[in-house]
Amino acid sequence: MYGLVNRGLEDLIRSTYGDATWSRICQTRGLDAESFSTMQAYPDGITYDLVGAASAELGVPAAEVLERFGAYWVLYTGRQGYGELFKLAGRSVEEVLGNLDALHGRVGHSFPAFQPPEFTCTRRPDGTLHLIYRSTREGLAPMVVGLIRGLGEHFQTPVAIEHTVVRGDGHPHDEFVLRVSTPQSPP
Ligand code: 1MF
Repeated sequence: MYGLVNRGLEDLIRSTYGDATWSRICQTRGLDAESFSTMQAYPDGITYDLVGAASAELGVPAAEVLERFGAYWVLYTGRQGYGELFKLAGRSVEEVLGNLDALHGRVGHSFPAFQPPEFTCTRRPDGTLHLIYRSTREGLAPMVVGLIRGLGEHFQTPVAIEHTVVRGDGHPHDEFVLRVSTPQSPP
């Protein structure tokens, strides 16, 4: 994945737990704490390694590290110059989820190493959203949960997330059902 991802993780850990924690996390895996450049592609193994090391260092499950990172990613990329992309992608959780493939298209256009996931979001008759997440990478569904939570926070609309289909065991991808609470408009 592009270095922006590793840098985002770094930013989350440094700002929450301090520089020393990040240095220890990198040290345990023999990684140089200063080395990630945002526009360079790195092997996915480095990112998985960092998440594993953070999990061990902080004593929280890797899935929770990924979920927190997902929520942080929305904030982080907004600050890193991708805020305009989010604005173009929509003004609600539903709109942005529906436009993520287009957003990724704008980012990754001419970068062969960019392997964005695919999202299909449809509204069901009962008002819930059905989200299909297809990725070339395994094990990142908890990050998607965080990403959805992060979008909810961004738009100040809490989202209840149900992971209805888990990838593996004959399922090629993950599915979620989302309940987005629409903010009450004043009378
Ligand atoms: O292949 C990649 O390097 C890659 C990196 C990050 C692909 C996708 C993403 C973003 N995605 C990460 C988790 C899923 C990974 C997977 O399943 O394979 C999060 C997608 C997402 C979901 C909900 C809400 C917002 C989301 O992301 C918005 C976004 C997506 C990508 C970027 C920024 C915001 C981005 C921008 C520049 C990047 C990398 C990612 O780095 C580049 C790329 C090309 C040239 C220069 C720098």
